[in-house]
Amino acid sequence: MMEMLELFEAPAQDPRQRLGPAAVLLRGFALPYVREAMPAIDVVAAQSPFRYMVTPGGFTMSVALTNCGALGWTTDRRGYRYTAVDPDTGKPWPTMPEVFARLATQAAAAAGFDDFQPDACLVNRYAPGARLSLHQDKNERDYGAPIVSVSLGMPATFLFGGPARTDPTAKVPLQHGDVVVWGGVDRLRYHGVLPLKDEPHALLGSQRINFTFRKAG
Ligand code: MD6
Ligand code: FE
Repeated sequence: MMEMLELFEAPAQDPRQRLGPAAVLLRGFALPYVREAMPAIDVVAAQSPFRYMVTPGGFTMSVALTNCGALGWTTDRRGYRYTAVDPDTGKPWPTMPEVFARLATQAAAAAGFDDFQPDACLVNRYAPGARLSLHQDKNERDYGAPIVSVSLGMPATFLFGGPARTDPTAKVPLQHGDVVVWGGVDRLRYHGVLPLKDEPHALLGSQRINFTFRKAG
């Protein structure tokens, strides 16, 4: 019977992949949360819809985004920043769903960061072709807290560089359910996402959703 089961199992793979001294990929960590988290995305997007923001340089992002939690990340011609109010609705960003907060805290703990309590959750939506160019996350007040990044839907290739834009980048494949946690000495590493291929996902179709949790305030 054991042998039978093994025939149908995925090849044994370490669910944890170290990306740096204080950065780790937790493969499949979010899978037990997906059923609860998916409807919560719709609740958030019903209050603060996904939109295409403009960068300070004047480019419209190919990734659509929204936020939940006390603070939301925004960009416009004036710069990148966190706001308590959604500039499109004039209302506070939607409350962070409890399942999101639980996932973020537990993923951080699994990566060695205890008591992570995010006040900001950026929700990114990628369609085929969407990409995120190399950047650092440096709009947060305190670099002491880690960042927890959850991938759902279509696979993506995450680019993980060093502290300088010109440092070489590792290509990290991210699948539905994967979580990346980074902080400490890795907190300011450049990173990005390669243009998405159209490889429809059983649950989400031709899109990728990424949650990025932070302690921003
Ligand atoms: C994304 N993620 O995976 C974009 N930032 O769609 C990020 O920009 C990111 O994954 C900081 C930490 C982890 C991330
Ligand atoms: Fe980022």
